[in-house]
Amino acid sequence: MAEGITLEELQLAARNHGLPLEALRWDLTPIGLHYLLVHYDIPRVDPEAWRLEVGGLVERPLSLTLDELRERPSVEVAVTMECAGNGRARLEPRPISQPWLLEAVGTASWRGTPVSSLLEEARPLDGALDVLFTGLDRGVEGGEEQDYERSLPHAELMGSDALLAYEMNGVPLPPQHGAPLRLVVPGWYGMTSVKWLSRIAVLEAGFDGYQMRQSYRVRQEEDEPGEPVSRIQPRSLVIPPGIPDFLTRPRVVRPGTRVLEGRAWSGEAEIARVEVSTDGGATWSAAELGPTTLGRWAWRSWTYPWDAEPGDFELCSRASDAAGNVQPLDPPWNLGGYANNAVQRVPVTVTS
Ligand SMILES: Nc1nc2c(c(=O)[nH]1)N[C@H]1C(S)=C(S)[C@@H](COP(=O)(O)O)O[C@H]1N2
Ligand SMILES: [Mo]
Repeated sequence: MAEGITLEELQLAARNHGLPLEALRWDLTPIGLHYLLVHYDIPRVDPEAWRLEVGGLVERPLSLTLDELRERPSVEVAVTMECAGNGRARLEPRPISQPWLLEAVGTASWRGTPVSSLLEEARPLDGALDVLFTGLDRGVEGGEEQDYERSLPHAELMGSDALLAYEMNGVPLPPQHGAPLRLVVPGWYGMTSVKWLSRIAVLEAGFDGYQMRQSYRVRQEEDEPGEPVSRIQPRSLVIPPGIPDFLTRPRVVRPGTRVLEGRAWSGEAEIARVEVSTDGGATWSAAELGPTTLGRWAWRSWTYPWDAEPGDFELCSRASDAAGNVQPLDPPWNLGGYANNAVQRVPVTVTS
């Protein structure tokens, strides 16, 4: 599987770390264990000099300090964020980019001010169609020099729980997660949640910059437009039970009743069902879903008591959401390696 991993992929993998799967045990991921994805460099931002500009097709352009944003109405929401490239390294042929296996996910409690109320304050003019979010980080991608920037339809934002976050798990945003301010769009793959936010611009036409037009499209061929990547597809992960082998990572478990635990989430609709297989997906049994206390936008815990008898097993879990989306057994291939939500497989040896 890892055959042919290049030094360039390793260089990305060493900068952009994933969630160690045992950290699925925490409802809210401790900050240093949350996955990290940075396209270019982490900018060092002086929070005193920093301003958020809100402009474009608005009646009242705004320029706000961090304190002014903090004085606005605030909300705190637990959000499970996942990179659209999660699962990419399991595709064949492997799309060359950050080589995630399964671990590009985390859940944090984000505090900030709702995007919709800030936009209302700026009074978008008739014809407002798209809203562009620009970060302070700059790089070259696909031969184009660019600021990291992405847009969302104005109508989508006004009806959403999207927020401009200045706190993560109760502390000011750390540099790597977008200090001093980032966008958080619950339910959408991570690329939408622009970090190191500096500017919001209301546009009368759809923005078609690199990260909208070229990147983050589901397509089979370079010359087809494809479909934009948007909401998080359902996924479930099992916390690997027992103890790992250091190098190869398969699990060693003692016989007896072992309660398997995991998390499941979907940006499309609520989680409706999680099933577990101990024979590589041949047969499935229902897991029990945990409480919904973290709210609609965060992962849900599940448990499954497993009567572990000596032998070799392959554990899998599979999530279904209320919209009828189910995780596939085999990964759907696309050029960029996006939204691969195929079921996880955990090899386990139960000792005698
Ligand atoms: N400005 C900026 N915002 C960004 C990115 C970036 O490189 N620059 N990466 C995006 C991607 S691809 C993901 S998956 C998430 C990752 O957020 P995290 O590092 O806080 O987990 O941030 C998004 N926002
Ligand atoms: Mo991402």
